[in-house]
Amino acid sequence: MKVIEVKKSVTEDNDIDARNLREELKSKGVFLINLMSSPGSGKTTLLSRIIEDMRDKINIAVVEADIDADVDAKKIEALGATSIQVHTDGMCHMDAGMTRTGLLEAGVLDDAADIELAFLENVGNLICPAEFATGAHHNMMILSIPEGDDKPLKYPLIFRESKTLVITKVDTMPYFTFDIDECVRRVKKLNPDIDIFVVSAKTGEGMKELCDYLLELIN
Ligand SMILES: Nc1nc2c(ncn2[C@@H]2O[C@H](COP(=O)(O)OP(=O)(O)O)[C@@H](O)[C@H]2O)c(=O)[nH]1
Ligand SMILES: [Mg+2]
Repeated sequence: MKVIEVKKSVTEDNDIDARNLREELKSKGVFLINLMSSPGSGKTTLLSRIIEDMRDKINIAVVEADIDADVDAKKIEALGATSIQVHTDGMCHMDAGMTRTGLLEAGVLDDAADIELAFLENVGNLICPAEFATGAHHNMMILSIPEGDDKPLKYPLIFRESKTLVITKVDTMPYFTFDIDECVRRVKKLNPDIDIFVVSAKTGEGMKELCDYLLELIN
């Protein structure tokens, strides 16, 4: 498994880079999802579960972005999926140039790659990742039950920028105060069109609905 260091892109217009990357990926038949959330909310665990549940249907690759360490990419690689660890040189988000470098180094952009669905696990943070286009076709975010149902009030931008919200760790509901209906109301007020799923990556609850949705997205 490769670990690469990427620096902030030197190009002036990240939005143009993002548009070019989206088009390049489309021409190669790769659908890229940018997965955002706070650290520890369950990104790597959710991706692992998605890979396990979908691997007999589609080929998945993951670009794991972090400030340091390579534990996440190792977990994904252990499941047999294409993965690469990208270190962000201290930056708390990925931009389109950094994402392209990760995909390129992972081999996702090779003509022979045959990857249909790629995920960028963005740096764990509810603020900066929402401010930068990555070149993904779809922004997905996670909010976990232990984080609390007030996060849409505190970090509205990421909820506005996401097309899908996955509320995860629903198995921990007995131990936390989290009003799912109230949370959904808060999120829909910011973003009426967002698709919301309630899952547990631990027990598998809600995963079939989420995986069916992902298959529909890429087709
Ligand atoms: N109970 C429970 N724990 C979970 C679930 N998903 C993730 N976790 C735990 O949450 C912690 C952080 O998960 P991780 O996937 O590394 O989060 P990341 O930092 O967002 O990638 C780990 O201890 C996971 O086992 C879940 O659905 N239910
Ligand atoms: Mg992770």
